[in-house]
Amino acid sequence: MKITAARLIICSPDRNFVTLKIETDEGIYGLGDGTLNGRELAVAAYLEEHVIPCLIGRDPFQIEDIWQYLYRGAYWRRGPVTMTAIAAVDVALWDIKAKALNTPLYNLLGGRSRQGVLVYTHANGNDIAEAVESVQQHMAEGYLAVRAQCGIPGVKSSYGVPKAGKPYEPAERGLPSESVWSTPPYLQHVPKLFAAVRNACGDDVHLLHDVHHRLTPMEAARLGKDLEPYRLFWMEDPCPAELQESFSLIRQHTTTPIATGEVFNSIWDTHDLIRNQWIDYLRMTIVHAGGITHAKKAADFASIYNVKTGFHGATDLSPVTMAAALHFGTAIHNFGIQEHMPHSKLTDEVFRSGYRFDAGYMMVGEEPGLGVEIDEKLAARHPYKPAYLPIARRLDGSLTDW
Ligand code: EZ4
Ligand code: CO
Repeated sequence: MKITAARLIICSPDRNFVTLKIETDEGIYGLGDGTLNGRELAVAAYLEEHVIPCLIGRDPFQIEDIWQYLYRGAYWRRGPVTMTAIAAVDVALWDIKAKALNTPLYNLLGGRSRQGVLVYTHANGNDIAEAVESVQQHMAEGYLAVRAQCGIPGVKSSYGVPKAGKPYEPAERGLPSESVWSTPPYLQHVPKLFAAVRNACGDDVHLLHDVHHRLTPMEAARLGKDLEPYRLFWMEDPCPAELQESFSLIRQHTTTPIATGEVFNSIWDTHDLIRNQWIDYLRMTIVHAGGITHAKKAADFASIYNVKTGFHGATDLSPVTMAAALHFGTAIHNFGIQEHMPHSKLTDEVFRSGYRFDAGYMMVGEEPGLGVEIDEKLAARHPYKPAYLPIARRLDGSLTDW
C-alpha cells in the first residue's frame, strides 16, 4: 500500500479543528487530529509545507519508521507544534492500518482489556451552590466521576466557569481576553466547594479539580492537604511542570492524588515525574504528544511506576482524538480515567463517531479503524475563525499562568 495524497480540513463547527486526511492507492484513508488550541495554523503550515510532501509514496503500514522519520529526521525536536503535526500523521496511519486489517483500532494496541472507559466530565457554577447543582446534574446523567470548578469571590472570569449561561469553552473569537487571578481567595474557597459537594453528593462519586497551573509548589501542598478530607480522585496541574522536581515538594506534604501533563508533548517532559512517583496520573494526550505511537511508550513507561493515564479530553481535542483515546484506553492495562467534555451538536455532525456514553463509561464502536467519519461538505460551511485562549494577570497587573 502507498500513500497517494494527504490534505488538511480546517473548519470551525462551533470551534476550530485541524484534521489531516491521508489517502492511499487502495482507496483506504485515515484521519488524524492536528488541533492546537489558539495556534491551529502553525500546525497546519508545518504539515502542509514540511510534512505532507515527505509522505507521498510511503508505505502507511510503516508507522514506527514514519514516526522516527518525522521526529529524528527533522533534526529539530519536540515542541507542541511539531508533536501535534506528528500526532496527526501517526493517528491517521493507525486508522488506515486498522481499516486495512478490518478491525477496530484497539485490537492493534493489545486488544480489549476492559468493557468501557471510565470518563469524567465538567461541573461548574458561578458560586458553590451552582457548582453543587451542576455536579448533581451530571451524576443524574450517569457520570461516576465529575470535575468541579466554581467562581472565586473577587476573581473576575475564574477558570472553568462559563460566561452567560453558555457551555464552558475557554477559547474565544478575536484576540486573547484578560482574566484576573488571586491566589489567597482561591485557597480559601476551594476546600469550601468540596466540603459542600461531598456533603450534598455523598461518598461514592469521584471528584476532581483542575488548579490549571496557578499555584506555587508550597501553595499546592497547602491546597492538597486542605482537600484531603474530601478524598479527591485527583488535583490537576497544581503548578507549572517545566521544573519536574517541583512535584517532589507537593508530594511530601499531601496524599491528595496528582495529575499533570496536558501541555506536555514528549515522554521527556514526564520521566522525572514518573520515575520518582511524584504523580498518580499522566494527562499527556495523543494529539499533542506525537500520536498513539509515542503515547503508548509513555503509558508503558508509566505502568512500571504505578502511574495511570488520565488523558486530556476537552472540546479542543476533536472527536478523532477522542476516538483514538478511547481505543487506547480500551486496550492498555494502566488506564485510569479519560476526560470527557462533550462536543457541540454541530461538531458531532461534522465528525460522526462510533463511540457512545453509557452509565459513566465511554464505549468504542466496533467499526474498523478509529470509527470516525468527517462530513467535508458540512465542514466547508464552517470555515476557520481566529480564536485564542485567555491570558491571566494578578491583581497588580503582572502576567501569570492562565
Ligand atoms: O484549558 O483544553 O483539563 N482541561 C483543561 C482545558 C484546557 C484547554 C486548553 O486548550 O485544562 O480546559
Ligand atoms: Co486541565
